[in-house]
Amino acid sequence: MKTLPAIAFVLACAVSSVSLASTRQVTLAVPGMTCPTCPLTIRKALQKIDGVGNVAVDLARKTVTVSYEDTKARPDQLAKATGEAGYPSTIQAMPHGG
Ligand SMILES: [Cu+2]
Repeated sequence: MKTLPAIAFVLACAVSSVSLASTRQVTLAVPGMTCPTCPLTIRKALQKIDGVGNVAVDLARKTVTVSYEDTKARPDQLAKATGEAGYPSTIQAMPHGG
């Protein structure tokens, strides 16, 4: 009965390699975003971060939805980056957990 642990090992590896490199999305609430030029600054700050992909700004809702590689960037790092650009933000939603 040596095959069963081997199969379990292979499965565990397959699952972990999938979760190691996935694109996640986080929505940041940015209350200080008040005019149409704010998103430009925020987007620039976020896209400087390694692993950040699409940045979608919703000026009406004062939110920024960021796609990022979870192996390279972290939500708190994204929130910190907008803060350093002059727009403190909080993590509002993480649809895929975290
Ligand atoms: Cu502005």
